[in-house]
Amino acid sequence: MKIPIQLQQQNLEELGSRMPVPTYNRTDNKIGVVHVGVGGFHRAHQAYYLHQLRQMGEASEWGICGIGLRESDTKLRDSLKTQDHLYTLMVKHPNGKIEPEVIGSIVDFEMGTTNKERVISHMANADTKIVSLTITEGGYNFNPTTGKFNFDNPDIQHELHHPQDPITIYGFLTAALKRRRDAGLPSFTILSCDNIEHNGDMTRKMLLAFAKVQDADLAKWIAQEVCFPNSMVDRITPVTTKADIDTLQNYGVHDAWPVTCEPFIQWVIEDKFSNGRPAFEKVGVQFVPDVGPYEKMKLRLLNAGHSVLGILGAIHGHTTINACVQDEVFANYLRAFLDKEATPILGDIKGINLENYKDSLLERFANPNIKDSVSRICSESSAKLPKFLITTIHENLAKGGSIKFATLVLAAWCYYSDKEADQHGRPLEIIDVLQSELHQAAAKTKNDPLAFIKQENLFGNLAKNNRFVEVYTFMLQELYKNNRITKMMQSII
Ligand code: CS2
Repeated sequence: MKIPIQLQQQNLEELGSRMPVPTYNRTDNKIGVVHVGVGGFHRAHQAYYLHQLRQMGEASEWGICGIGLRESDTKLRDSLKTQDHLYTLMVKHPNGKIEPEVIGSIVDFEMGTTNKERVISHMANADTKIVSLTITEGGYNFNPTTGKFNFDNPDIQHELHHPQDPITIYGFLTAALKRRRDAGLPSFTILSCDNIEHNGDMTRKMLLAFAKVQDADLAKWIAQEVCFPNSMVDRITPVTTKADIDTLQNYGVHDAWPVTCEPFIQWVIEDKFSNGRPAFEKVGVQFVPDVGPYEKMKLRLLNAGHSVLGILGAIHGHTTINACVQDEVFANYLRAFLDKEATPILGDIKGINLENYKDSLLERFANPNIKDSVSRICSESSAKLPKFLITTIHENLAKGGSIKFATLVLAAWCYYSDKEADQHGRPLEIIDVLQSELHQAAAKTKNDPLAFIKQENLFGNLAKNNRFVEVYTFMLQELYKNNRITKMMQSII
């Protein structure tokens, strides 16, 4: 066994005999991208695309500075700092093969909690041409039912009245954009990489709502100058485990926080940038005039499919997504949901064969080497389900389509939130910013079967729709009668 080498710039040459490492100069490049929300996904996706470009000898002016806006990002900042911002990406193939590669495209990291001025000045720097975001579906501060900006958030109130002391993404963006405008610099592009339909349009709408109240002149400048391309992003990126860190030691590198992912990767972007962009097309990124159909396809099939497996799987006692799809009942249920409820609302998508896309989803979910946890999928369901699944129920209700496959997921979500346990009584944690609201609403189910669904911020007017209410209450009763979830799934298929 090789003695593991500490991942650091000065050790790259030695490491190069063990795995691919960056061959480009990382010390004198410019920061062209400031990225907010550096989780596993960003490191497996955008940072990887830029790394590939750099390996081709391109894009030296497109170094990435990562930004953390939450206290909890400090741990990653510290880990990356001791490794000169290098990290290992471990691509895990279904046949068990692991391909580790050291990624070097991130060159700096700042915390918005403690170093606000450094964050603003990075964004406002003339070299910065793109500010990209993976701040999660819940990070955009809007009401999923009304689509309106949430001005009740105390952090938002604070930064509206103290523009020099930003806290959320909106405060940082306006502070930096104001500085650019005042200095006569062109705006940067704001590139959302989160799983939200029309993610760019939505970011624009939210930022303008905020800016109009904070500084109306600035809002006008933003409306004219800033481009917000919509984009569809895709790569399954599980949570890094201790076992991954240990496995990597066997490959001869010590990395405090590597990232694992599947081989599949996709990025479809609208080609509207305020101030230039890297030649991403050279590494397989697709540029299209309208990303809408691709986004909708991905969110309503892949992400919704994940949630269907995750929530039903959790209640049953499965702990990974691959265990779910290896279970025939779950695989059949998922396919039936995709075919009968999600596909009918998608329409034709130019250049895409939806049957092949769905086949490939099932294959990707079945990758036994990925071990994507059901708990990751269920986490923050209150931000995910309205966009991935509940909207599909609304659309099917409007056109008389099937709703039963998705409705069982909502009944199971209520059960999960109420019992905080699976059907065998084993504890299930609710990892969600709305944890206590979800639990409290679900706990009223015994007296009012619709209590959970009456949360209008999540479900809109579903509790007032007779057809939905009938299907939902029947399923809920069956579930609470201790009917096994798999038995119910079989009877629905
Ligand atoms: C998942 C996504 O968070 C979730 O529930 O569906 O993280 C999914 O793995 C990615 O969007 C894949 O591109």
